[in-house]
Amino acid sequence: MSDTEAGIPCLWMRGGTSKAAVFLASDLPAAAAARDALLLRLLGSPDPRQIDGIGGGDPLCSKVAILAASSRSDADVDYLFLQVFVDQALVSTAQPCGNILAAVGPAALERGLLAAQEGVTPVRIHMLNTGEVAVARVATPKRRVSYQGGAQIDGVPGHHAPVPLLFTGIAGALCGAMLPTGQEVDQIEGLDCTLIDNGMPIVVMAAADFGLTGQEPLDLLEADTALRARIEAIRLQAGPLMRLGDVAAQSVPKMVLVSPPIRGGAIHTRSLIPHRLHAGIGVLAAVSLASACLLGKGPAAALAKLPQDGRFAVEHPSGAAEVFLEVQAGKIVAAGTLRTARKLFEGVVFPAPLPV
Ligand code: NQM
Repeated sequence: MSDTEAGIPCLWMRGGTSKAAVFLASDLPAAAAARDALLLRLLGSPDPRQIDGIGGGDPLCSKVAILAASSRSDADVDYLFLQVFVDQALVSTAQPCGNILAAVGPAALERGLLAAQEGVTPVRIHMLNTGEVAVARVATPKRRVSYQGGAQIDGVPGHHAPVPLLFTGIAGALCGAMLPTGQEVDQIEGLDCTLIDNGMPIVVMAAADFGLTGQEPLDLLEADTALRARIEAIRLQAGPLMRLGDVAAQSVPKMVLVSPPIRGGAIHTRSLIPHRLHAGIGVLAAVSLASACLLGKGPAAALAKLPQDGRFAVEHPSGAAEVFLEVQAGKIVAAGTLRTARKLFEGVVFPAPLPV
């Protein structure tokens, strides 16, 4: 039977403010090229609407997580994140995803990759994209995953079980150093930019330097082709400076426009991931940005209102993402955030047929 007829076991999960198809590694081809070709057929790419697949026509709903029992003794689960491009035939493992990370603990328990404990189960997740281990705490009353609870995150309606995430050792996750150029501020195209990676490579720029308030509606920014071309020109130069090489076909670095906080938070944002505007902000992008706020100088440091308790409310178009940074002797030693996740659908997914 062809894969088109047999289908592939799949969990469709919301993790934070994103959605992903979650697979067991053992259900997919081991070779990257065959796996990626299959994922394009499953998600329906390339096509702006992904009409012949399960992707949502938006980068935040065109994601994949591949799970396996961990190869490391200090972790329970191996998690590979894949960004399936919507309108290009591209699948990238070159970035992690902190939102989908929130779905990994529940999904791993659902698929029996580890046993649930009574009450709450800590799941140690080896993030294959960067090599670090994150810990998610999953609600497991009566040793079963529960998605019910009182936690609320901006960008998601309703209340769900909390999934706290804890990160350590993420500085320079993809760039090798938190400040890959060794500087807090670099000039690109005449603008002050902070190039930083504390879990996610981002380029921080002041919205005001583009003649923006930073509060513009997303559709207005998305329609501004001149603005997006200017930001992309900066991104293409930032890639090699951040030791990421040619980033033309990569989904990193993310581009973050910052402005003063307007709702009592630490800083206000608009982020590009990297060609579409994010409806909120990525989890690890928010961690990197909060870290930029703590620098001595740069667009984020200049505009941020620093919290006294290490809890940064990173304001974004649909509310705020709260990020906790633990600093010891001037060094960020851990980061945390609260997300929620939900199982949306469990079943078998069928790839688009191959051309005859
Ligand atoms: O930064 C979107 C998301 C993300 C990534 C993206 C993320 C993170 O919000 O950790 O979660 O940056 O493409 O899902």
